[in-house]
This record gives sequence, C-alpha cells and structure tokens, in this order.
Amino acid sequence: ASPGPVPTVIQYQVLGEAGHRTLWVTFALMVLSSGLFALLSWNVPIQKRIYHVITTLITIVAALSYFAMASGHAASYNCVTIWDHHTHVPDTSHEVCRQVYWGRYVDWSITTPLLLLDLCLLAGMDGAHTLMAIIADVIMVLSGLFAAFGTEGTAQRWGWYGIGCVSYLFVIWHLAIHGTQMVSTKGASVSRLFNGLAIFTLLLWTAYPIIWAVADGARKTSVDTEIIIYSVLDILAKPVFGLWLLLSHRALAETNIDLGGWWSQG
Ligand code: RET
Repeated sequence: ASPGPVPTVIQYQVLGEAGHRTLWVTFALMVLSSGLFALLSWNVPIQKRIYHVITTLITIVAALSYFAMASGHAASYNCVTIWDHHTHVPDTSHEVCRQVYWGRYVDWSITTPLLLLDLCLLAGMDGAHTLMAIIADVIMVLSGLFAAFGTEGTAQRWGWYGIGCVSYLFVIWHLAIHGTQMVSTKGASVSRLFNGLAIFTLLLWTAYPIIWAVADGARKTSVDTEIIIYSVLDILAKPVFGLWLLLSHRALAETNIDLGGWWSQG
C-alpha cells in the first residue's frame, strides 16, 4: 500500500510575554530619548547642530523599528527541516521555525551608518574614508539579513555571516587607524572623547555578531532572551551613546566641525 503523505510537525520558536513587553518598553525609551535629544538642540545654533540632528534621527528610526516589532510587524520565520531517521518507514521529519525580526536589519542599515557618521565627523575624518566605512557597514548589516533567512545546511547561513564579519573588521580598522590618526590633530580633549566613544562602540558592536551566532545562528537561546539582550545593547548603543556625545559636545567647543576639505584633504 502507498504510505500516503507524511505529516509534518512544525515547532515554532516565537516571542512570549517577556519579549513582547521588552519591545514596547524599548520603543518608549527610544521615543523619550528622541524628545530629549531634540530638546538638547534648543539653544544651539543650527551650524552646531549636526550631532543633534544625526543622533536624534538614530533614536527616531529605532523607535519606529521597535514600534513595528512590538505591534507584531517586521518579523517572519526561518524554518529548518529535521529528519527523524530510523524510527519509521518512510522517514518522518519535523520543522523548527524560528521567528526572525527583519525589522532590526532595516533599523541597523539606517542607524549604524549614522552612528559611524557621528564618530567620523568627531574625528575629523575625510569623506573618502567615511564613505568606505559606511558602505562596509551597510554590507555588514545586509549580510546579516541574508544569513538570518539563509537555508540551513547551505553556504547561505554561515557564508553570509562570514562576509558580514569581514565587513565589520573593515569598519573597525577604519575607525581605529584613520579615526585615531585624524582626531589627534584636534587636541587632547577631543582625542580623549573620541577614544572613549570608539572603545565603547567597539565593545558594544562586537556583542551583536556573538548574540547573532548563538541566538539566530545556532538557536541556543529563546526568542525572548534574544529580544532582551538586543534591547539592552540597543539602549546602550543609541540613547546612552547619544547622550554622552551631545553633552560632551556642549561642553567642548573643539568638537565643532568644519567640513571644508572634507573631500580634498591629503
Ligand atoms: C551581524 C551578523 C553578520 C556579522 C556581523 C553583524 C554585526 C552587527 C552589528 C550590529 C550593530 C548594531 C547596532 C545597533 C544600534 O542600536 C549583522 C549581526 C558583524 C555590529 C549598533
């Protein structure tokens, strides 16, 4: 007799109550930070507002992305088929489908270039190096998106992840080599600020690919744990980074920028 269609059991890995609440709380924090950053630009002349404009845009975009995720948008599933050999004839399989928030990658592809722009302007980096760092960063984020939806067992998953990591190394190398070199001409206090912000950024950003590998890649954590860790990192990388930059800028006239020579230096 014909065995007929083999029923497939689908297991879902999705967010729960804690993850859902975390998304809404992070949305609220991003809205509040955007309001605070806009207020901080109040008495600042428009020519000196470049960091305020960039930094406020960063938290606004994050707020939009958290709104999308919290309201149940911006997510899809990546399913992996697992064969249960040897117990039945014919072999049966089940699928494990994990929720993937693609909204994060839309957020990161806009906000991480803006974060880099803040750092590059602070360092007084020229346009060519700034552009290269930003393009490498966008390639990094899109590689992460392709990896997240890549089919398990093909080069799509860890291949794209590897390409993303190489792009990330390129970004850090630019900040570390050109950033520190160029900021040294702007005096000791700007150098100290840049080094502090750059090291903070380096430590935080390096946590993202690690979480990705454990949570999205190897699926060793729940979707809720992943949401909570990313939220904490996002709050440090955007509102806390932004507050540090804007308050220091207010206290330190040497952080003002002059874009003359942005493309003709050297
Ligand atoms: C991915 C996977 C591919 C390899 C690498 C990654 C790095 C991501 C980073 C994200 C930073 C996000 C920030 C958000 C702000 O709130 C895409 C996870 C290297 C560095 C700072």
